[in-house]
Amino acid sequence: MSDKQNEKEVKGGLSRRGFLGASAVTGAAVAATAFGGAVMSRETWAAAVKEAKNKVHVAPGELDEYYGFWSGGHQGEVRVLGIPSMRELMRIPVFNTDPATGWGITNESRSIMGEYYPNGDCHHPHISMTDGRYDGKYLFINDKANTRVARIRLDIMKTDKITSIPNVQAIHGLRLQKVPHTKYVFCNGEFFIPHPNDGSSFDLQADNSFTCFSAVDAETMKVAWQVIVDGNLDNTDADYTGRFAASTCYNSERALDLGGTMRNERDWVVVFDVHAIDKAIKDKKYVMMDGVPVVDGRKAKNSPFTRYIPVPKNPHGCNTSPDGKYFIANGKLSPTCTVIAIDKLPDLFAGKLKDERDTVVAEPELGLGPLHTTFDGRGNAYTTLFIDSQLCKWNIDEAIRAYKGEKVNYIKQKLDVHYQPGHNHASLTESRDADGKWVVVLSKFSKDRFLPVGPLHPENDQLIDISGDVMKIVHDGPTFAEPHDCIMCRRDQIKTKKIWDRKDPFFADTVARAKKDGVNLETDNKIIRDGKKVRVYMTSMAPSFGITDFTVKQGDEVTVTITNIDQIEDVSHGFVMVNHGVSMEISPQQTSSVTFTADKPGVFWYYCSWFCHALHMEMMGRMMVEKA
Ligand code: CUK
Ligand code: CUA
Ligand code: CA
Repeated sequence: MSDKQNEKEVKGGLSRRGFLGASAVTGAAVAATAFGGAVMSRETWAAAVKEAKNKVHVAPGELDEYYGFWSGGHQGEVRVLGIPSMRELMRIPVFNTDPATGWGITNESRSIMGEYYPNGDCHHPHISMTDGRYDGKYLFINDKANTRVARIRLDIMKTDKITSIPNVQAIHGLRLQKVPHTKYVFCNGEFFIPHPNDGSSFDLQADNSFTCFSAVDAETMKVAWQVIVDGNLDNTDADYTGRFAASTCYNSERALDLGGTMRNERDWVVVFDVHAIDKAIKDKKYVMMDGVPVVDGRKAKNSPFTRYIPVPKNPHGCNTSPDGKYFIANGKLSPTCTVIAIDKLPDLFAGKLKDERDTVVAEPELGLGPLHTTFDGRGNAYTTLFIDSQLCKWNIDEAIRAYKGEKVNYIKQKLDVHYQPGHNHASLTESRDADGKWVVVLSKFSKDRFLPVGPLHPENDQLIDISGDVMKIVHDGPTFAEPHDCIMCRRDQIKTKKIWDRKDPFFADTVARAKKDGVNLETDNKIIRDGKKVRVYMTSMAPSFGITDFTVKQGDEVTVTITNIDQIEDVSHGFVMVNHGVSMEISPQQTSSVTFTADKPGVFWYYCSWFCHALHMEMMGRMMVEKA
């Protein structure tokens, strides 16, 4: 955005291209009031924008301050960005197939993926924590499309576990236990289904139709327990005591149609008492469903595990403030956010409060379509307004005072964003270390911000400097399908390996198989025939493969296992078998393997697909397939 445009926006001008003019007027009016009429001078504003731009500029060769992990939406992957440059550093395939690395093609990846689906739908990436601080060990992400949860090891930036969640459909909200450490990954099952869902009943209003809140053990990646809930589950977050998690529900109506989901003026935030659930599991007070211990947390059952706090209307985001004091539910169809005091929850569960609403300490009116809230660690919250296409900065303490009846304007600024923002995310915001430097706003529509690329437009991720009193947009970043959410941490919080460790569990199964075949992967180039199965073991070192030709029979099942014995950082090799749909990465000290059928007689070349050496083109070999 030009400085001029930025300047106009903070003054509340109608500078945005495209539609939403009317709501911009409303937003602008509020913004002007929020500044108390004290609009910055043109010079002050220009200087502030210049300063922000200098800060965002990461010169060639310089490193970013933060890692950002972006959900790749229905592309099914995770992307790694540098912040503030917004440069894309890497893509981590998760639920998708990736020809560059062989994810979904190699034996190592297929054994992690389990039951194979060609797609996934990632929304919520979250970094594991110890005592409320990112520990840089794992990143977890949901797959709404096929009801799965994945774990990425951040030392190698590869997916190492994928778990299918039983008894529910479509994992949407996902957050981690923050304290004492990430023992559980909390997962919201969005859609209610009959139990059993075997075609014997399609009655979704019956008592045996429900969805569940799931806790996945972060180390084993097994489902530790599930809680049956009323309504449905949208987003979730956990507290800083380790006892509570909270989820929004937009369908308290149990409706099956759009109109029905909007009938109630209030839906709810359902609060889970993790300690009470853990105790019931320990005391064996549960039923087993599809191998998982399940407790009943439905409202009508007067459950000790849950409380249902009414909040307006079809709430979406659920966010814990980094001081650990509040759960904030974002109203979506209500122009409000609901602030729930976490220190009142023990009394709520103990039956000491008259009403669930007694936990609500503020309900600020922010604008149209509040979806998600993020925090600067200085007491301010930043809420995306989907319909208004704005980011609203507001002060939590002041909103609480206003709720008590004091006349105080808690709205600090409304900034136009482009356009229709979903999630936003401030640096380190989900941890005690929230540092209030950057906010990323993930806008769903880019409209006219970029060169046109046909009917399908990119999304637009905007970087906003929040270090001062005034928010400033400093960068537009077009992205592809569709980052719902992202997370940022300091670069010192992530420690990556530069080359593979030969003992890495990622390829331990393959190492064990080689051992059974009497093959030393680091030195041997060997072909083992086992009936119609042929196992080809070879090393790779720039610029050659250890085996440059081998012969098999038509119909043989061929497994090629390659160990890259290069020790030099960044010298990755690839292996592509022409006309066989075979492609994989073998990075320094890594072992990768792929199995395919040699179903066509003839000569087939294989080659290295990662440019590794001046003689990279010459790094090749041939498979001869004899007619059956
Ligand atoms: S999200 Cu999943 S529908 Cu607002 Cu967390 Cu986009
Ligand atoms: Cu090895 Cu290119
Ligand atoms: Ca509703």
